[in-house]
Amino acid sequence: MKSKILKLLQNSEEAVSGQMLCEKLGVSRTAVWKVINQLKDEGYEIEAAQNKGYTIKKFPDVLTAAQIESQLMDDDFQITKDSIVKSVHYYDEIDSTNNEAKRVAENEDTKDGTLFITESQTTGRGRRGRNWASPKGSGIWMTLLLKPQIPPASASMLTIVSAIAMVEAINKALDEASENAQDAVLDKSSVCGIKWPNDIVLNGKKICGILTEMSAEMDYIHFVVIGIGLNANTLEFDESIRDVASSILKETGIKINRSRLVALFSRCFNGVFETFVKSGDLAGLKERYNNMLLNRDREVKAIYSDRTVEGVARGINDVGELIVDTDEGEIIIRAGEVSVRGLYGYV
Ligand code: BTX
Repeated sequence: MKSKILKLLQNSEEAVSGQMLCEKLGVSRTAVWKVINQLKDEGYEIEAAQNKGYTIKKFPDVLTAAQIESQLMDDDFQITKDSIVKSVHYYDEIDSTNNEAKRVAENEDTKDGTLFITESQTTGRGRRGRNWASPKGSGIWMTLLLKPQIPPASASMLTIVSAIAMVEAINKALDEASENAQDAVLDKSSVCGIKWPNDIVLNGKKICGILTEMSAEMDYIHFVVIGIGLNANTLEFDESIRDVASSILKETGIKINRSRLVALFSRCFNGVFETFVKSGDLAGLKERYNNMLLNRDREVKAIYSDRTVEGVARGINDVGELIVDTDEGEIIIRAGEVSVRGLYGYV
């Protein structure tokens, strides 16, 4: 009921009467009053004017299930069809949302499109056992659980699908924020793009990472978990990552409304995912991805365990491998095998 009340209050420019809330939701005045008090406790500034009703004066920057779901609902309080996220599990703190998504999916009948999201992770994970810093209150640490009808071999492409959707969502959020801002705060030279395969980079610094894992048999996927860590409003980074890591706020001066960005991501992902599922590969998406690829047409070095190859990155092929032109001709680089760097820096 909390998400429905939020939906009604945030969509209305005028005060919403308690009577109207009771009628629309078929609940008692006491039930409405209880939820309003819970929302106040969570940091919503709600004005209650006699004979008029409730108005939200200020929204806190929270990632609760009600706050996110209320932004994905239609007027009948159903999550809209154009949203990949169908329900949200929120935690104040958790070890890792990928771990939690896997635990829940293994023990319960979990729906396709469940989102696990938290304010902080105690042991956030990057790829190949690396650490992912996930401090409280400033980032988006979330995992989308999907049960896609695709062959297990295609699941790794979902990381690229997610990266495209996230860049589109970030750009939309920045556009909305600069439209709403009194002063034009957004420096349009800020470039958000992708460093192959799936680091999201803003002004040359990593702001987002994606970790996709799956539970599958040879020919059947039980579920896929797509973990996304986005430094939205983080200002302080540990010395060990300070040179490579940054946040949207740090790079643009824009404080991101995190739940809004999650809702935008959910819609962007849905569109990109549909295109992916139609062809079963990235044929319909590679142009979009390559336009976001920051190392496109730039000199890169591919670092294998036993050698380094230099060349010019041209973009991805239909399955997400990177095409690099070298003196010895075109080579194809698969994610996971190598690390790709710019000749003169991280990108
Ligand atoms: P990755 O292996 O590409 O990146 C990990 C590397 O990035 C680290 O070794 C470190 O150098 C650097 N790093 C660590 N924390 C940060 C940070 N906050 N911002 C920028 N750079 C950082 C990328 O792995 C995949 C990350 C997925 C994180 C999500 S969060 C929700 C979900 N739960 C979970 O445990 N992981 C995923």
